[in-house]
Amino acid sequence: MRPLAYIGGMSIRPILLHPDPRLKAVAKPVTAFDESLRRLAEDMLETMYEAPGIGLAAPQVGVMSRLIVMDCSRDDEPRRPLALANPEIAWRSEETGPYEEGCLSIPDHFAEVVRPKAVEVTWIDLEGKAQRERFEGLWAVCVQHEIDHLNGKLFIDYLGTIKRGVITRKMEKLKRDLAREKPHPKGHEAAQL
Ligand code: K1U
Ligand code: ZN
Repeated sequence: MRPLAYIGGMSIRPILLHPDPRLKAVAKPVTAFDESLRRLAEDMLETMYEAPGIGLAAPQVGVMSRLIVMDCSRDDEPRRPLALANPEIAWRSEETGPYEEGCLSIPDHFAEVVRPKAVEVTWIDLEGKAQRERFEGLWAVCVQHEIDHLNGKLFIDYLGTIKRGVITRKMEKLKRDLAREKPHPKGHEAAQL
């Protein structure tokens, strides 16, 4: 893959916080594999690493395109930044497993979600070339979580109504506090609104 680089520098983009209608909408397919897509992918990777996180979907930065980025490499491994346009799950294992998931759009909330343990995903890379890969472990959890974002689905949608409601009300309060620029114990910035 061509290095993710361009002249002009990368930017950290504000991450939308739940609840937000853009996080509930279905994103549109990527059709142009151009410099602006590469710039978006670079910005998303920088935003993800800075958060820090292991994945990010374009709707989380307010761009309603089917683009996700991920890097689930361990601290003792080299970085493996991936950018996937129009990702689709071509195969999922019958075996499922739980993982305590988080979300950069729902900070400080975590819940167990059960998903297929392995998936095969097809996508188009930033040069417009078709790719297919099997993901397992945390990579499989993350790619499924990110593809859900492209379909307007959040990890809290796998929870019961009561748990989801509790988290949503706490997030509404966080957003109200941020809007009033009231310092929040967790230090989230008003820029995320
Ligand atoms: O999509 C997102 O909101 C990013 C999210 C991805 C994800 C996390 C856990 C399970 C499934 C998908 C995150 O990156 S949350 C932050 C996080 O999990 C993390 C942060 C630093 C180091 C390791 C993990
Ligand atoms: Zn998320």
